[in-house]
Amino acid sequence: MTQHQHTNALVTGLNQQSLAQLPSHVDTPSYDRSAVKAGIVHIGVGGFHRAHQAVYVNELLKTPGSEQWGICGVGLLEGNRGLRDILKQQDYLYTLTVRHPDGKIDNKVIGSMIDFLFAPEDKQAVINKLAHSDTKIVSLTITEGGYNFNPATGEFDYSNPDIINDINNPNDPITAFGYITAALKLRKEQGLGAFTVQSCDNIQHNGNVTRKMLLAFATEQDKNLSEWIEQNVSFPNAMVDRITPVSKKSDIDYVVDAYGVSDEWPITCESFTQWVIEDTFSDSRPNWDVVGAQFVTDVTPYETMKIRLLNAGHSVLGLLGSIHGYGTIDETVSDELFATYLRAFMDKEVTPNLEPLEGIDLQSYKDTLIERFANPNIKDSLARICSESSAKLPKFLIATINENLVQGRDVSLATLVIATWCLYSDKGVSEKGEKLEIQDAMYKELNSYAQETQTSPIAFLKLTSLFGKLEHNETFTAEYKKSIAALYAPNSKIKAIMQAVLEQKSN
Ligand code: CS2
Repeated sequence: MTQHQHTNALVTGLNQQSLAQLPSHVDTPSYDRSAVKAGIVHIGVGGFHRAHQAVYVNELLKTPGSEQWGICGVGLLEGNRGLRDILKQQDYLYTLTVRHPDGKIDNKVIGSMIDFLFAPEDKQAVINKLAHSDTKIVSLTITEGGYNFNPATGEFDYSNPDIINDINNPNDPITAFGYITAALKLRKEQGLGAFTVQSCDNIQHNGNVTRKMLLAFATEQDKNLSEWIEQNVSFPNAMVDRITPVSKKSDIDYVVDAYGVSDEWPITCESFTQWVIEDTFSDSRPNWDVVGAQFVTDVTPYETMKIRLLNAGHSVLGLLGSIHGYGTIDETVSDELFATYLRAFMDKEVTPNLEPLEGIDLQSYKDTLIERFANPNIKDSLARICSESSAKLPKFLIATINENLVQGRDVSLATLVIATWCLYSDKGVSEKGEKLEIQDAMYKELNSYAQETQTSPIAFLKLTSLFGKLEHNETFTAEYKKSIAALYAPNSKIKAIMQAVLEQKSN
């Protein structure tokens, strides 16, 4: 997300005082914010957190007796300085514009965040906050890449320089693992109980993964502490869902018009929201079920369904649509061929691997997904969807391919997406010749492996940290080479290739 500037210096800024002057159609925090304490410390205050967990907490705070569940945000990255400045100036308030598919708009101000700590400026303050007795939950949205595992093996990556720093310098951390471990050490020494570590990222078994990574990290630092963590800290798995595009200048302008105040970093999101959480907390927890979240004993089938259909579906549209030259998800899915391709991918390549889920009709879940993607009021950029694909695709898409291969099922629709990812990483332009905005921590490697494709068609698959053993699977490589040949043919057109794959699939 980029930082925005005040659009209109004459308009009052959003803050606690200006809340009173907002028009009556704006839903403002009706609770006494000065009485709210931070029971939750959240690391990674991106748009998604502000459209999801912080909104559930905002609704909860409207119910009496929940004032211990406010949020203190934490920014670990130097790039979070601007966010801190904006939130501070706005008394940690921000606007949330909820855009329904039919054009209806809900205007809200969210008040659940009551403080924000910018870690690079005062590391000890963050450690102390995490270790504070009020803190019952440390929640995370640090992106798929933030968990520091090798995507192909799922094992902790000890070679990351920030992790090496944190293992050797327990009092001078950089990563979330470093901070959490330092705080848990303090809590253990002071006889305070452990907090819950709650991941809100799109990772299958996000709690189990967080636990495995934190223990791998902590063991390197302090074996006793690691054992204490293992026995005391719980890591509930959860499925999280709400489409939240990157904020744009037009969102800032909209707020001035609709709210009559200015918000330098407003959030816009879709109306759909879902949060399914395993009820295994180390200490007390908010009654999020009162405000729409669902507590279950096993979140696995919900996660698989969401990650394999929604997130993978996004990537299918994102990569194919980028090569075609589309800019947003709604634009891409309103092209009938893309919608058909997406639906065929969901029905034929994903659904056969999904377990039936009580209370969920998969057909209507998929219909709703397509409606959500088509929401014309959410201009979700393909650049956002394709960003960090190296951290997303192994779990979103490659897992499906691997399972289908084991079952002897056809993988042609997903394979074209992988081959398209190669072309995307190699050339970085749409077929209309427009330069694509690519953001990926592994971009250099992706680009250099992809560039070998002309001489060796499966060169991209040699990136084994992403593709594992796929380069040795002949069924897969035969399909992959077909896709590569079609994509790299002179004047190739992605739509014609998609059409051909679809036709072959239905025969
Ligand atoms: C998207 C998600 O880029 C992506 O990975 O698929 O950010 C998606 O919008 C959210 O998971 C929706 O809940």
